[in-house]
Amino acid sequence: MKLLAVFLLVFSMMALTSGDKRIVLHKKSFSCPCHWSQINGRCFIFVAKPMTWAKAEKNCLSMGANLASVRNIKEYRQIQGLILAAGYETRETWIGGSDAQEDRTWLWSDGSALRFTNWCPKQPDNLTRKQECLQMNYSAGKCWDDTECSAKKPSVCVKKSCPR
Ligand SMILES: [Ca+2]
Ligand SMILES: [Ca+2]
Repeated sequence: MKLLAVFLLVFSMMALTSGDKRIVLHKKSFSCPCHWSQINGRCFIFVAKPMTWAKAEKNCLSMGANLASVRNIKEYRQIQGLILAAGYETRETWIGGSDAQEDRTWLWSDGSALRFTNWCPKQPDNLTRKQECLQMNYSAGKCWDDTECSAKKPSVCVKKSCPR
């Protein structure tokens, strides 16, 4: 009887393992919720309503998201494309960068490492010594600037795409 029990245990473990493999195979296709756009394997949405940086982050959180982090220039151009497609041209827009915890130490609110940057010339300048939030589409270059977090601007949220 003992042997049978061991055999059954091993057999059920094998069944579990093969079940897991099937799940892994299906993970190759991803999807975003309605009205979210898939860019580089993540889901983005443009929020037109002007809000402070913190209110914009809170709004993203309410949708299971964070203010957008940006990984490379191609992703940045695609995020600019989202704003353009929404009819907001190259409007200044909040994304998830902030140095509120420590001046000149920039972090993304989604917890990912801030490696790629696209600062405008002479930015971030921490003008008036209280510029702690990252706006995109700044100046003629439509690049990044640090500005006062209390300013009300549209925003872009990001969240992970889900297995279909
Ligand atoms: Ca600063
Ligand atoms: Ca600035």
